[in-house]
Amino acid sequence: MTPLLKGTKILVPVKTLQKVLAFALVGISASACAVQENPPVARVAPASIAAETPNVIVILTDDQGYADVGFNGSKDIPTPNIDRIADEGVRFDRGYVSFPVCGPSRAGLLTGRYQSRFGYDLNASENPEDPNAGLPLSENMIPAVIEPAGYTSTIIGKWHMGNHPNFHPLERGFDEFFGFTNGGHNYYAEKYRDVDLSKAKSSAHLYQTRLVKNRDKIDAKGYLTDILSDEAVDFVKRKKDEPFFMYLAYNAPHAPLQAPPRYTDRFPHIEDEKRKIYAGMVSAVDDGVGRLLDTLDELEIADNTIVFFLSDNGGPLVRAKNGSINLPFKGGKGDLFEGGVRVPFAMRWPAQVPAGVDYPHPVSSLDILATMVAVNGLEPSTEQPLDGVNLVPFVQDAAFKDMPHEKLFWRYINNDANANWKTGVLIGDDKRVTVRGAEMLYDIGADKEEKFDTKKRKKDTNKKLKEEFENWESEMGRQSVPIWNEWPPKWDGDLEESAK
Ligand SMILES: [Ca+2]
Repeated sequence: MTPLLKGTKILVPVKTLQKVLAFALVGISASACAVQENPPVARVAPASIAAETPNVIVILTDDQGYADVGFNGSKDIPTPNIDRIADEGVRFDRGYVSFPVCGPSRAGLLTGRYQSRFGYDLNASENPEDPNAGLPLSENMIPAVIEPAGYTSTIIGKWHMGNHPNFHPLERGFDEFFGFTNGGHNYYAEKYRDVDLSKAKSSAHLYQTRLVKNRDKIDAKGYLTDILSDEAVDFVKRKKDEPFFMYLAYNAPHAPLQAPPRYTDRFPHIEDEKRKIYAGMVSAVDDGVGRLLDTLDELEIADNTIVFFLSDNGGPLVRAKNGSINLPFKGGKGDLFEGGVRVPFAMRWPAQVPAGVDYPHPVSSLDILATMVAVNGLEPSTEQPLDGVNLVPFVQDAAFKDMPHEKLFWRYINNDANANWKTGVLIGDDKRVTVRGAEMLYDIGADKEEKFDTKKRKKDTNKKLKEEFENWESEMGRQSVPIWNEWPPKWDGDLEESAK
């Protein structure tokens, strides 16, 4: 087994340690000589102090802009609790998601694989009667991958990986589910109606369906973000004595823009009404994160709990616009420019990762599962290889010598006969983006705003990146997931209006 971490501590999974110790006891009873000839015992035994399976919490926000967290410099929307994750761990300056829109981004995060491998290149249809509209059943998701390490897994919040019963979280390895299976929701529980998903006639109906606990519709009261935070705190309290994985997928601050005065009143300095409500929504998430982190402290499990925080894509500047800010980057949700795929991203693991790390190299949402696999000493699947890497040794290296990713790729196929095909490839600081056949090359190191196209000056680089993309794409699948806008028959363009 390869040491997982640099430095003096070597982390060994509990199960591996138990096996080695059991072997050692057999050796002792057989002959003293056998023990001396068994070097793994001597090498592994001191690590028992550090050998405890870490809990993992992934906090995912929805459509939050890069600039809209304190740890990325936000002044008008303070996020002191979310900032704790970065301050007490790692801020990733260049944290990328694998897709600039909700569904495929989550498919990548939850499988640790480029979603293009299984053709998940667009938000899937939300038709609850279509057994193909969801994350393919052939793919393993985080809970199934880490289950051998003994985790209890929950998802709290937005699922969006298929409304058909086949795709229910409890069918995908999660032990618990609390939230909603569609791609967004009204924030006021008093507005929920007892509408079956299959009877929904519009997006507004989907957004107003009752919340679900495991497989049962439940009654709820209050503001959705607070309800999800309550559930997160409750789960941690219930599972504190066993290794747990919690996927806390807030739908905030995705449209519809809704926040009660107790949150929006915190922002008298923001005049723009849309951004004021958005600020309230982000602030509600921040309160929830604070309560969750405080709970970890109170239960004395914070030290060995890995917490990730990130947004699923950049803030939307056009459709579902929510008042978010992605500056200094160009573009937003739906774009492969930095504003669409470079997101607020932080990680904390006090037991193994130093505080105050400002990590400069590109990392990916795909790395979250790869990190979990590695720190638990699990064998990665050879049939479904992961595209991420274990981030821990990289963030432990104070010199930031090695880069986690030599290359990153993006593919966005629109449903309209590929007319809106977008591609992206990043190698080092060079990033090539195509939009409907038009190609652009940027130097992200010197020009993170993507203002200056260098393709004419760097023809060889452009050619190389084009070839690299083609090589990567030859390994990907064809688009295979039913497209979102075939169902429901009517999409209400204005979510604020439709959700009323
Ligand atoms: Ca989103």
